Amino acid sequence: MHVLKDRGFTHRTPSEITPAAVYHARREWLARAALGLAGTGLASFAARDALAQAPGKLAALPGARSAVPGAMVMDKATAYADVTSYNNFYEFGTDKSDPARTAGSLKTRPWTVSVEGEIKKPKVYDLAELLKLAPMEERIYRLRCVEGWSMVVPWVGYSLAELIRQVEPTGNAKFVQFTTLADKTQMPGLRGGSLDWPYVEGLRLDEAMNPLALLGFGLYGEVLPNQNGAPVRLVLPWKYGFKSAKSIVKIRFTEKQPVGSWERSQPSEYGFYSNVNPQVDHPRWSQASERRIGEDGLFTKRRPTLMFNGYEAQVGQLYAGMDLKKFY
Ligand SMILES: Nc1nc2c(c(=O)[nH]1)N[C@H]1C(S)=C(S)[C@@H](COP(=O)(O)O)O[C@H]1N2
Ligand SMILES: [Mo]
Repeated sequence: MHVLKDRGFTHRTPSEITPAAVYHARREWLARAALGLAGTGLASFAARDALAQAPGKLAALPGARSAVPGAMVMDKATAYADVTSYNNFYEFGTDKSDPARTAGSLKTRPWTVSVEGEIKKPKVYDLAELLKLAPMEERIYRLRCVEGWSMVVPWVGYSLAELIRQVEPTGNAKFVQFTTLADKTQMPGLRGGSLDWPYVEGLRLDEAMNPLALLGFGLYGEVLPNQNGAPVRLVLPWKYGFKSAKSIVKIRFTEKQPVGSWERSQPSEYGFYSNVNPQVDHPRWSQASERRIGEDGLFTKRRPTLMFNGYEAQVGQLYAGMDLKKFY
């Protein structure tokens, strides 16, 4: 097994936790189980390792290792159990443990995403069409929540730009607005007045076209668990987590800058851009450092938060010349 030495920790290279490896390991396990050999040991360490990463609860969704610059961070991936049990998804409750407990009621099939507004080819996409619109890639991104914690997740999906190119934005399209599902019969959190529903987020068109902006369908080589935004969500690794809208049902191209749910609820605290920036504090707390989920020990130090969450080389030019204190 190839290992990397990084600040004293040994961990696997990203190539070793590919969905394909997970998929093949599970196939092998199932085959051995059928032969009555389960528990007698797997054929290879690699297979055993892959099994430990993804529990195989959900349908496999393999993706090829991404070639997009910056798409494969070398940080140790956060454990699947943590990624899927410590969630913000207010439609399913405001406690971190609520979504894993209550999102079982989310019905992800049938599912459509209406793509509309300032585009030449408006279309209601069925989930099956979206799943085959472009090749699936695995991308290992840092996710930094505005609350001061972070994770590292192996996502599966493709660049949002693939979809945007297909619908052909008009010259009037300057922004993209994302609307997520709001259904009281499936989402117990809608009864609480925590936010205005549906959950809405927005990007400038050039931000949305950046290859790092991911339309996500899976994680750890499987389809997204409901609590992580099944069946389709955004993943914007250089922005605070709340910009990465879950369970998207509508994508609208507009001339005017959209107002997101968090911006609407508390405009002095949450801006349209919400780029990760250790130099611009939240009015009620510092953004200079973060707690990496799964690393919490009595003596674990908080990590310094990086400009644009460490993706400055890929996205910095989008904000050249802008006063980032003003456009927070
Ligand atoms: N629809 C919807 N999307 C959402 C949220 C939400 O409450 N509703 N929470 C956001 C926040 S604050 C974060 S940090 C991320 C968390 O994603 P994860 O649970 O997959 O880590 O989802 C974002 N997307
Ligand atoms: Mo967040």
